[in-house]
Formats: sequence, C-alpha cells, structure tokens
Amino acid sequence: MTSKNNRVVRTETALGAEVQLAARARQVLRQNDMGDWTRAAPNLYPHQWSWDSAFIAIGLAHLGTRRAAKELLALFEHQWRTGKVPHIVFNPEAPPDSYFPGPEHWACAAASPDAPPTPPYTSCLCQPPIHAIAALRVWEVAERKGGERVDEARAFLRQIYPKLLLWHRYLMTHRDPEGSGLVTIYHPWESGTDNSPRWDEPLMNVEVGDLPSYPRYDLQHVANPSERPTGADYDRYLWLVELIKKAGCDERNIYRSHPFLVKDILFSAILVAANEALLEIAALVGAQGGDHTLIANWIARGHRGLNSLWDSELGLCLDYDLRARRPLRARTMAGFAPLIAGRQGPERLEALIATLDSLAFVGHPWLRWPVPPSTSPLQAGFHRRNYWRGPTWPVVNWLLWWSLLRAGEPERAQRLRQASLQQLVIGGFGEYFDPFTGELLGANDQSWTAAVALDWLASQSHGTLRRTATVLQPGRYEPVRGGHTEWAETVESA
Ligand code: 9WN
Repeated sequence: MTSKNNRVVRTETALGAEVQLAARARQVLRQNDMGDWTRAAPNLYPHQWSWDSAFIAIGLAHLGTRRAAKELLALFEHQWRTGKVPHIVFNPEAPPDSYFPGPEHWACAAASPDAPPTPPYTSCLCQPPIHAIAALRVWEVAERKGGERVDEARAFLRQIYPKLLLWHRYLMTHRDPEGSGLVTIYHPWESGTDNSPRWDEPLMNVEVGDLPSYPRYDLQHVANPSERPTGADYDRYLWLVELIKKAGCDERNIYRSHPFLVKDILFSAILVAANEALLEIAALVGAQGGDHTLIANWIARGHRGLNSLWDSELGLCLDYDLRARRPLRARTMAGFAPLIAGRQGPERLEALIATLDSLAFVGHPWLRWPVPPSTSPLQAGFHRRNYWRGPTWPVVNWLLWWSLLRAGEPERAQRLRQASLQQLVIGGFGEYFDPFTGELLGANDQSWTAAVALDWLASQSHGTLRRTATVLQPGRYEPVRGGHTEWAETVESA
C-alpha cells in the first residue's frame, strides 16, 4: 500500500476510535443522569459535586445545550445566601451507606441562616469556580449550532449571570478579606485536589481531637485502598469538618479560629479565568457598566495575587499557608496557576512551558502518555497510584489544554489533547490513571471524564468547535430515568 493509502487507513481507524469513544462517553453521562443534574460517578460519588457539574455541563453542551444549562441551574438552586455554591448537593435517593460524610453529617449546614431551603441538604464547603467558564461554553456551542438554541442560551445566560456574579463576589470578599486577590480555603476538599502534597504541611499542624469512629465507604468502591487518601488524612479531613461545624459554618468564626487557612493558587487562578468568562457573559446579557469595572478589578487583583506567589526557582506558583505565614513549596500541577489564569507576559509563559515540558512533568521518561501527573514524580510524597499524589486526571488535562489554547500555544495544546484522548481510548472513563502504566484508578464511569472527552472530540485541533461534528454521530438518547425531553434530541451534525 502507498504511504498515502496508509495515511487514509490510519485516519479512518482514528476516526473509528473517536466515534466509539464519543458513544461510550455519551453512555456514561446518560447512565449517571438524574433528570436535571448528574451524579459525579455511579457508586463512589452518588451526589452532585460543584466543579464536577461545571465540567459535566461543558460535555453535555455537545449533546444538548438545554440539558447542559439545566445542569448548572440545578446546582445554583442550592446557592447559599452569601453567594457560596456548595461543594456537594446531596442526592436524597442515594443508598443510605454509600458516601461518607453524607447529609446527616452536614446538619450544621442546614442550620445556618445562610443555607438554602432543605431538602436536599448541602455541605458548607465550596469548590473551584469553573461554572462561568462552563456557562460560556454552553453559549458558544449554542451559537455554533444556531437555530432556536441561541435565544434559549441567551435566556439561560441572563438567568445565571446574577448568580455567577454573587458567587464570585462571595469568593472575592468572604474568602479574601485581605484583598489579596487569592482565595482562602478551609479544607483540602475545597481545593478539589484533596490529598495533594500541597496540603501536607498545613495538615500537619492540624491536631485531631476527640473524633468518633466513622466508616470509609469510599474504600469499598476502589480496587485497592492505596488509591484513596490514608486513614490519617481522613481523620484530619473529618476533624476540620468538626471544627467548621463548631464555628456554625460562619465565615468570620471560621476565619478567626480555624487551623487550616490556605491561599489556594489553583482555585484563585480558576477564579481569574472564570472572571474573564463572566466579563464576556456580562457583555452578552447587557449588564450594567458598574459590573464590568467590578469584574475587571477582580481580574487585576487576582493577577497581582498570583504574581506575588511566583517561585522562579521551581518555575511554578506556590500556595500560601496563612497560619504558618509561608509559601508551600510543592511541585504539583497547581503550580501552573498563572497559565490557567491567562494573559501572562512572554517571559512568564516561557518559564511555565519550560516547567511543563521538563522532567518534572510531561518530559518525565517513565510516563505512559505525555500528560502531566497531578504531582511531579520529582516531588517528595509523589505516589503514582494514590489519588492526587501522582495520577493523571483528565479534567486537569482539559484545563491545561484549554489554557494552552488561550495562551496561543495550539501545537502543544493539540499534543496534550491527543495524548489525553488516547489515554481514554485505552484506559476508559476512569477518575484518574497511573501515569506510568495508564491503568485506570479510582471510580469507573466518572462523569466529568466522559464530559471532557466529548468537548475534546467536538473541538478541532486548534481548539475551535467543529463546524461539522463528524465524531458526535446523530443518535437518539433515551434518559435512564425518563422525562426530560432534551436527551431525546439527537447530537446533531451542525
Ligand atoms: C470529596 C467528585 C469529587 C471531586 C474531587 C475529588 C473527590 C471527594 C472525595 O471527588 O473528592 O469532595 O470524597 O474524595 O477529589 O475533586 O470533585 O468527583
């Protein structure tokens, strides 16, 4: 066969694999669909998680923009009066012993005067604010596909805009009383990167008091307990929850007394990028002039904060422990915060890319795929199979891919996208993967993994959405639970 024919065969095979991957991703989201929100994973995470839902909406947008909008609106129905979006909205139908700590453990959250009406119950923590980025993605997909979706998507933006503004205002005030531009977290769960070595030092200063015994249901849902945080980690997580409960979930009380108060750079960088998205949404909905200035100031403040934590020796940004008053030197993917925040000067961008390509991350010789491990293999505390201490996470790859595109690095972004997709074709829709073997770890059928796969498949190599969605073949969706018509909408070739 000529090399040209070989190329054609290879292209067809690749396309076939992509079509199958898209079908499987759709199936995962369909199975985890609860009507107008999606379980993070069928067994390990049977509730609605905040940042998962935002990523899920990004993927759902390609299956139906109306359903994607509902995902975000359903989450924001449980927004607290302060503007906080809870990290978990508990599913009243989840089996009783499926997740710990469950709703009963968060009773204090319901008792707070700022909490939304119950049921469903919510936690009183929060997670990184991907939501405005997701809302804008829903709009972009609707606009690309055209028709009546465009008006619907604009109405959705109008509906969600004030909620997003309130959410960001909460983060810029309650979580940044210092006006530093950086978000304070009260618990590793708020970072979304729970047992990352980022938190080893500040957690060591948390002295666990009298803690009643508790179940580890999570360990029943993974192949090996070494994939999840240790007992010592969990004791500290639950002790921090106890302290937050004692403080009545009240921000000021927490700030005054809590032993774990950390400026989280990944969270803060996502907020900067989300504020950029919010600024675009503000323009689309015709928000008042004052909002534009306010959001632009938040963005500038966020950049200043991130700049202050740049470590030129590591070529990464560092978290900051407010209690110990020092930066936390850990080489993790969170250090790429300035890349995620966007708008870096050429020198900073070059330094970030050099770190990304270096042996500490994508250039490490033992990697199965050139995708960044959550923790650098050169970092003390790295563990290739343990949760956020080393495995690769597809949503992190998505975030970095999206950021590289915004930074004007399309080739690098394309390599990351391709490697990430190959990993999923071979490994499945895992929660995370062993970076050296590519083995699936944690939960199976993780919704956000399926969602980012759909977004990658719908995007051309240079990042813009495909005009003809060749991969997302038309097909009918019958929701597992029935009732919501949008799933019956086919995934159109626009
Ligand atoms: C605690 C749902 C969530 C993700 C987090 C991830 C994990 C929960 C847990 O699962 O956290 O919030 O029980 O381990 O760390 O990022 O949102 O997928």
